[in-house]
Amino acid sequence: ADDGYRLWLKYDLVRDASQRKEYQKQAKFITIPNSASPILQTAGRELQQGLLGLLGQQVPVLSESKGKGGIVLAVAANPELGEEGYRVSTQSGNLVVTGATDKGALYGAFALLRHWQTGQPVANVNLTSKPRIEYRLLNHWDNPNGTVERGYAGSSIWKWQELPEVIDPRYRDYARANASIGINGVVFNNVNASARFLTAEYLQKVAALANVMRPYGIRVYMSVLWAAPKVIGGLQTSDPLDPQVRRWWTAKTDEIYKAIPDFGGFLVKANSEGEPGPQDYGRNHADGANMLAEALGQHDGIVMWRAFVYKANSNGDRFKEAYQEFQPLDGKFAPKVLVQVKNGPIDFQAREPFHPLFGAMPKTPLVLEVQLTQEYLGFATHLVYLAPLIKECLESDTYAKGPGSTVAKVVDGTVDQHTISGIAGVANIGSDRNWTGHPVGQANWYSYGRLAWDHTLTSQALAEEWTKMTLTQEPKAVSTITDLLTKSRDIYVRYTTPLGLHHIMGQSIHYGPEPWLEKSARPDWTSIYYHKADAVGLGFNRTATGSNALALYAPQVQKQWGNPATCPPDYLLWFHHVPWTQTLNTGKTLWNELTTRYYSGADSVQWMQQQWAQVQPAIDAELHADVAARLRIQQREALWWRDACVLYFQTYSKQPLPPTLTPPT
Ligand code: GCW
Repeated sequence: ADDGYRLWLKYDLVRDASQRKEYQKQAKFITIPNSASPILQTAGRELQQGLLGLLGQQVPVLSESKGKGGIVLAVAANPELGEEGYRVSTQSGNLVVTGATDKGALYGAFALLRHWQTGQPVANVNLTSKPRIEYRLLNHWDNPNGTVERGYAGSSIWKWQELPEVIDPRYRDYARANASIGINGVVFNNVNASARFLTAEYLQKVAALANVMRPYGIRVYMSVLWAAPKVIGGLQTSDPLDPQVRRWWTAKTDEIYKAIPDFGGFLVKANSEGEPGPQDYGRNHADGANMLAEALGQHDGIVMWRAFVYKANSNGDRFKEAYQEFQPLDGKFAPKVLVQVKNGPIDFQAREPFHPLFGAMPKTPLVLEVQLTQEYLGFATHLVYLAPLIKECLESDTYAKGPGSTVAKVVDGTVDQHTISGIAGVANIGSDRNWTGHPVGQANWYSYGRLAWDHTLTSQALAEEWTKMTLTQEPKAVSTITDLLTKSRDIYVRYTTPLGLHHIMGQSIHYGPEPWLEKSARPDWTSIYYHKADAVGLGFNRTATGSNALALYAPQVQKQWGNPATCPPDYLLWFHHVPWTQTLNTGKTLWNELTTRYYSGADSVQWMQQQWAQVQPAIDAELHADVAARLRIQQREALWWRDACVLYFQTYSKQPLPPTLTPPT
């Protein structure tokens, strides 16, 4: 039985014997030069291990090619490939995997394995690729006590109390999985950071993990608590302009680099949700970020400063807060600073318009932060494939420099010619045997890494790739599962928050419906009260007659979204308070469209169950049963969402369900 531990690196024997033979003919040996760096050695080992599975034979690793029919790993300067790109091609009878650096060769080795794993032909192979984004990170929200904030796959995989002595073999498996999809940086600890990670004791632990990551081309970064100089440094203040504070951070940074010479840098959540920050001293985010950049000095490290901020007592529209605090600071950040922005303006909802900061800070490289752990998307219980969500954001047009200035091009630096670029995924990884709790959560980790490397890949192609590597190669099953995955996020949106509804989930837990939470205990929410249902209609008026958050976008975006007739229905209630009886551009009244979406969304979960049932013969029995069981919960909870929301909103709309829908029994 498949317990899911091997993720997409399963390397099951190639079933088709003639195909296997073809591969074998081209895999008589693997060559890596004598002087191979640790990363290049990793590439050789990974190839050998993968081929052992795929071909059922041990391929020898040599230091020189023995004629034809082998795989040659090589490093050769090639400006076209950049730092991390690769080329895989046939040259004089050998398959040559070339990187401009050893990292490139490692990624090339994984690309070749993927090629064969998904059953592609040997002949005329020509794979050339380089990443579009430089810093491709996973952010863990893991705490020193082993809990994971918003984690639904068990506890943290980092065993801080055992480190640095005990090196759990799982750390290496984690590194392999990340390297195989191109992730080159990780932050082990929560952005709600404990100062403890900066102590000498913990630096040794982090350094031990960094040693495991290094041969896989992965650098380690750290979330830092702004108040660390006070909390662990014995200082009276953490004011970024205080000379003592500055000296403390410089010394601490030097100490980190002594323990971890290739340390990647800092991630900071400051003055957000109660975390300390430079504003505690009347300074701004740039003062704080630049101080850390200065502490990094000559070291090769960066600062990723998060823009996820809102005030507990603000009575404005939270949608606008990050923009209001950060946009005026554009041009004020030091060169090593990137500002990390969530995909949407509120908080990882099932569907959000793109964050208005994208395109609005041309002088600052912006890191796109997406969430792989399904905080608002059904935890590890609901099957929701996230690549479509990530792509929707990446492909949104900011119009910052005219049409085609997509979020993807802002983030990869092409719109404003930035030399550094970054993307971060909040990890969905935990100590569960299968890493992600829901087996399909693996597809979210996988597709995130692949999109971070190349955001032009389609969610459909990635779903197919992952399915073939992880679940089955049976063609009918592959297409059924690919279709199921690709539609799953839209289905989730329909039965939870259709038409641009947002933030109506259970308070604190963020699970299940709670649209009646209008008289919240939280002062920052009562003023916001996101769905704004009343006798007239539904939705948050963010046009000029409302909060005017729409004004934060480029005129072309404002024009489209500002008019309910041209606003895509999927974003409608994000920006408009729409009368219940108004006919939408879908042809239905708001009430009928809303209820139809809730009902068809819930019905679609049954469709998902049927699709999954069909692929049973092609899937490992244990894994199949696991997903089927989770789908049963999802089906029950889709009805819960549907009925809770429809019945609640009905108390305002005072309208019956359209006759085509069956009322809840
Ligand atoms: O989505 C919210 C979560 C918090 C999280 C915060 C953030 C790490 O509910 O748990 O804290 O976002 O992104 O900082």
